[in-house]
Amino acid sequence: MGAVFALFSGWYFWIPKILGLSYNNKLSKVHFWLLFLGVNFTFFPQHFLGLQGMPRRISDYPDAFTGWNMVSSYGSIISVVGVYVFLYVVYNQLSLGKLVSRFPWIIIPFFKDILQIILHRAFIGLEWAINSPPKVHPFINLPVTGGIVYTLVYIFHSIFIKNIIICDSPKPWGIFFQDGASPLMEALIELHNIIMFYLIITLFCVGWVILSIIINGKKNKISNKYVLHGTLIELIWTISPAIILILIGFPSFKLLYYMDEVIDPKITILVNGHQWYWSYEYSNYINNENNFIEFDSYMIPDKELTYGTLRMLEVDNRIILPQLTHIRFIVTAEDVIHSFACPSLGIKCDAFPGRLNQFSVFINRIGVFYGQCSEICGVLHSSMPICIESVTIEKFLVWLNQQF
Ligand SMILES: [Cu+2]
Repeated sequence: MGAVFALFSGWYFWIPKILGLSYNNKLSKVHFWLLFLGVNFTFFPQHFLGLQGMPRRISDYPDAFTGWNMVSSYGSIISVVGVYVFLYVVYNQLSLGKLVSRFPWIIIPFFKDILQIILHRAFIGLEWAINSPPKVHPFINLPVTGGIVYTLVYIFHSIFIKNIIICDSPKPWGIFFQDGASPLMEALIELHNIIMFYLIITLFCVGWVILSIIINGKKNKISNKYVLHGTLIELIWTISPAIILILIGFPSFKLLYYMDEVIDPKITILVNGHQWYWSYEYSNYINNENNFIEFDSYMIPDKELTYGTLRMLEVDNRIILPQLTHIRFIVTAEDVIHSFACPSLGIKCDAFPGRLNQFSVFINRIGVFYGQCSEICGVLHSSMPICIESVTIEKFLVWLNQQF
């Protein structure tokens, strides 16, 4: 979206200079604010939905996602209205725009346009009035004179920390991750928070520079169109991003290696993605008929839902796992690419036909954890949820006994 706004601002800046025609100022402001509100109302909810674990490109989604999706839809409608206003601004400019400047290009004198310019006494745009290149300027340093406000931002994320576990699924109007239930997910949330810290500092510094240029207009002490370079500021804006990247890189690499290898798992589960259900195989156990314990897991359709179950998330056969145990998942697919994902356990692993991927999970506590296929795999991509139930080891052994 940044590029889109840059294109629009480029249009508003250059087109009057190139065509010499003014545009409707008020309408262009309406366009800016409509688009600004529209894209933010569209993409911020999408961000929240992502944190809550909603996969991309699904046609139908669990009910918890409805609220933010609705806001997002209204946001995109506002954006569309904004684009129509822009098209009208352009039409208005081309058909009714007043002459504001001399054409920068060489104009053949017998063109009647030049006559019009003389008749309208149009002034010459400043951009074309200055020497090119400009005269050598007398500044030694970048003309920044004090007044720098250092803003310290403290984020009270206590509103996000709620130790009441309702269900490990997305919550209506949720704006943060689901409760982490594995050390891995807790570390991932920690990494997210570390990166957000630097992100917010950067946002405030850059935002302050931009806002002070916009608000103070020509009087601002930051920008000067005749300044070509300033060694100090260039050193600062080259080195400080490098330092920030290193500071982000260290915890990121630590986590990457932490996730890397599966050491001494106690249970191995083979996950097989199909169009459109999952099948699971407990490869450590063989039943009386010399077969592995295996079963298919289908989504429960809307008509068969009982009160309190989650639409688009509940399955007929859950994966039952013991808590506080090292578990290895081996993931593959039968037909097309699927992706085995469970947000509260920090799992997302692509399932490829003819390939085995693996990852490990250590579940901290008992609970029911919901996820969805996260790689578009056909029409019923949204109808192959994942449901992992973590139980005590005793209960797990009882369940295991029933499978023989
Ligand atoms: Cu799938």
